[in-house]
Amino acid sequence: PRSSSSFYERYHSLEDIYYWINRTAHDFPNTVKVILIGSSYEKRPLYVLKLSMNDNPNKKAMWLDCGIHAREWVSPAFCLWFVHYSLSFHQQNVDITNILDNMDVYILPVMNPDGYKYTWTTNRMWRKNRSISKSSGCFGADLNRNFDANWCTEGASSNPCSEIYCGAFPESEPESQAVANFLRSHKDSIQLYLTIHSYSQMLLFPYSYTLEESDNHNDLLEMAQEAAQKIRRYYRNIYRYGAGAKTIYLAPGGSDDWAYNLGIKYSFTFELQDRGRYGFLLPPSQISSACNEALLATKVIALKVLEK
Ligand code: ING
Ligand code: ZN
Repeated sequence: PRSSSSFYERYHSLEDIYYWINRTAHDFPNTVKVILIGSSYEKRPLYVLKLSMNDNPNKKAMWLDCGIHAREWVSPAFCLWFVHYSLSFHQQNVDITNILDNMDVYILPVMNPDGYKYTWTTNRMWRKNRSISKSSGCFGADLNRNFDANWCTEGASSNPCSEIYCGAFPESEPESQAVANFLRSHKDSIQLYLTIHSYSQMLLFPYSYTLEESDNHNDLLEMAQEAAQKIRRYYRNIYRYGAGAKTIYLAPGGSDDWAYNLGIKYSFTFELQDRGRYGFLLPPSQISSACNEALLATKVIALKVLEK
């Protein structure tokens, strides 16, 4: 398919993304591996790409997931953008070179494939996964309320018909369980956890489940502030930043809080463009600026982690 915009400046169907994952691994056999970490409720595979530019022993690692919420289409677009940028500009751009030479990167482009598929076929505004609750007849749990971090307290709902349904128990959903299992088994190497949402332009960090400050709050605040400042200077766009609960709302069971409590002390949720004009329906013409801003923030934060 040819158009004036590149592949990475368009949104892609789930089938296209699966094809892209396969082709990317095939085209970069020395640096990209595909890892199957589990499958979704409807039995779709959950593939993680591992970028590893060398086999230095004891290398650090970072995790990046996208598409936890189905309707936030710019999020999977960012994971693809990040992989493409990494493979294109390693040895060209000093920052990404420094990051990739010293860190492996695990990327899950679509954490919620069933929901993503559903937004392409049936309901563009779907948020949750697609598991059925037999008692209510309603579909879907909010995967970002399903992690074991003050699970299902204020800011989540135990009603299966709610948009913020926490699920039947922590990690009840195969998608959140697959991610949690992978992170548990790699927690000694992974030092940075990043999860991508939209919209509202915010750089958030723990905690979202409580108003209390995390142990390294000032560290996280400084990193988010520097990232937001760079975005403002380079792209003239405003991102708010801060601990989740204080910056937006109380939200228990989120993946970043869970990863933080697992021991991944640098844990962030990015909310990409825009601030509400288009909301979840961000036009394809804005993918590049949204992704470049998120890429800059990712670089700033990853470089800071390498200094620690
Ligand atoms: N926002 C997030 C949500 O799940 C969030 C905010 C961040 C909650 C971190 C919990 C932890 O509500 C969107 N847009 O989904
Ligand atoms: Zn979201």
